[in-house]
Order: sequence, then C-alpha cells, then structure tokens
Amino acid sequence: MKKVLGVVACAAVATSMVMGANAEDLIKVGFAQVGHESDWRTASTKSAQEVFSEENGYDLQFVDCDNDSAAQLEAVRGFIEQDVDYIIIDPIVATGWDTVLTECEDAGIPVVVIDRTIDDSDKYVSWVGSNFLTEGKACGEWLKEYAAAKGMDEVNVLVIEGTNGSSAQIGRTDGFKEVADAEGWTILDSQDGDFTQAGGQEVMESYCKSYEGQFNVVICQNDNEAFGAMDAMKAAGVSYGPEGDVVLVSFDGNKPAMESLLAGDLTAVFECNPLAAPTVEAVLQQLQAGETPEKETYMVEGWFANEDVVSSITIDGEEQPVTQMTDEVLANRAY
Ligand code: GYE
Repeated sequence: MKKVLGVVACAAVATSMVMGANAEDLIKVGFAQVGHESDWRTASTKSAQEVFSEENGYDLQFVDCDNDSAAQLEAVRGFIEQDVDYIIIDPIVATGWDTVLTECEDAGIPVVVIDRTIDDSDKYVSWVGSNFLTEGKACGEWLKEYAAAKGMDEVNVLVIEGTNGSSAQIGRTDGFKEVADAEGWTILDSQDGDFTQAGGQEVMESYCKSYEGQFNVVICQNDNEAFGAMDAMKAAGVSYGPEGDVVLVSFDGNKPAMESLLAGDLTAVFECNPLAAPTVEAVLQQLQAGETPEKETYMVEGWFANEDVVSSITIDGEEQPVTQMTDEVLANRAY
C-alpha cells in the first residue's frame, strides 16, 4: 500500500516541478492502469500518456497496478486523497468495486471506466471499451466456418484464458463457449495464463504433456499468451498455423501478432482496440462542459485471418467481414 501511494506522490511532485505556476490550470486526472502484462497494455498506456499530456492541458497521475487488485483499490483511494478532478479506472477484475466507487462519489470525483468493465456497481459516469462477448463469439463463429471449409471432422480445443475474473476473460470465454456448445466441440481444458507470455508458455507446456496428440485447436485469449504457446509447442514438436497440426488463434491483434498472422504462425486474430484514451478524453471534455456523456461507448474492431477461406461470419444475426492479412493491411495498422 505504501509503495503505491509513494509512486503517486512522486509523480505529483515531478509534475508540479515541471509545470510551476501553471499546474493549477491543468485538469488533474488519476489513471489506475491494470499493469504492463501485454503488448495491448503497452499500447493502451502509451495512448493514455499521449492524450492526457501537459500540452493537452492535463496533469496525469498514472499508477501501474501490476495486476494486483488490492493495489488498484489503494491507487483509487490515493487519487481521492489528492483530490484529482477525474479518476480513470481500467478494472483488473470486474467485481469488488462498489465501496470504493461510493467513496469517489462521496468525494464528488467522477469516475470513467476504460477497457474492462465493472459489473457490480454503476457508480461511474461512463465506460469506453470493447465488447468481449462479441469477440468470443466471433472466434467461435470463425472456427465453425473454418472447420467446415477445411473438413475438420473433430474440433478438440484447448483454451488459454486471460486473467480470471477480468471482464475480458469472462466475455471471451463465454462468447466462444456459446458456439462451442452449440456445435458440440470438445473443450479439453481452459486454464488461466494471466494474459502474459510466460503464463501462456507455462499453461501450454502442461497442455502438451497432458493432452499429447488429442488437440487440434488452441485459443489464446491474448497475443502474448499465443507467443508463449508457440514456444511451448515448438519445444514439444507440435506444429501450428495453416499448414500445421494445430489451429492457433489469439485476441488483441497488436502488430507483432499481425506479423505472426501474415507469416502463418497464427491462423486467425480477433482484434481488440487498445486506443480508447481519445474517446475517454472526449468524455472528460463533455463533463468539463457540464454535458452528460454516453454511459457506454464501444470500440470498433475487426476479425483477421491468414488464409482467404472464410470471408465473413454472422454474429447475432449480423454478417461481419473477415479480413485476410496482407502486407498492405499490416502496413496500415495503427498499433
Ligand atoms: O486483451 C490483454 C490485456 O483488458 C482487453 O488485457 C484487455 C486485455 C487484453 O492484458 O492483452
């Protein structure tokens, strides 16, 4: 606890030294970020730091909570103590929020939630993020079409989940499972890889031993877990990608994963856009102007594949395109 508050205090001192007399004109924003577990997270942090810069009129108090829920609650309480103007939270887990959000409300500090959702309290003014359930369904619907096109007669799946209890993990798991259950696929196992490369590698190493020769699909709930899974499969002599034994897919779609997709290591990628900060800034500007922002704003994202086998999928009755990754598509990616 002391450590987290210490980080906040140091950041505050540094900012006031830089800004001198103008510091009080800046809008003070506290951002309790999840951590630094993945490429997606790095892109999210970079975007927030660029958007909430001093040049743009903000005094950003940034706390990396290192994937520790208790530290994240303390970070929010630290922001209340500093009497910031706004608090942005990317909730590590979806529950356990009502008490601290009530404290923010009592202190008169509006909270904006970014990326992952808070599912057990509505004491925040706005949320900006992705539809993780739709992402999970997209993965299932794509696999359904892909398996049919490739004549796969059995679909035996291993899932490497993201941080358990996070809304990203819950949505992607439930969305995929909905299609898997309807199709009668076998989900051999589904374990927590904590959205990290090391976590993905560890889970995949144990899967390779326990399910040797039994699986033909590996679903990684983020890119970094997929990189770890690749290392584990390589070491175990399991081939993956369009020409391999295993269909390997990931969620997020940061540049390194899109390069893997183009190279044919990954077979499909379900995008999750990490650049929500500009939309959050628009929300703060609305609040500054006394306007009421939207309660929920969804990021726009797409679905990508290595081969041109499935050109579209239908999610909840809506047909959506699947884009084949090419050099040109890759060159136009923003993250
Ligand atoms: O998929 C993963 C990150 O919350 C959507 O968190 C985010 C997830 C993202 O660690 O890479």
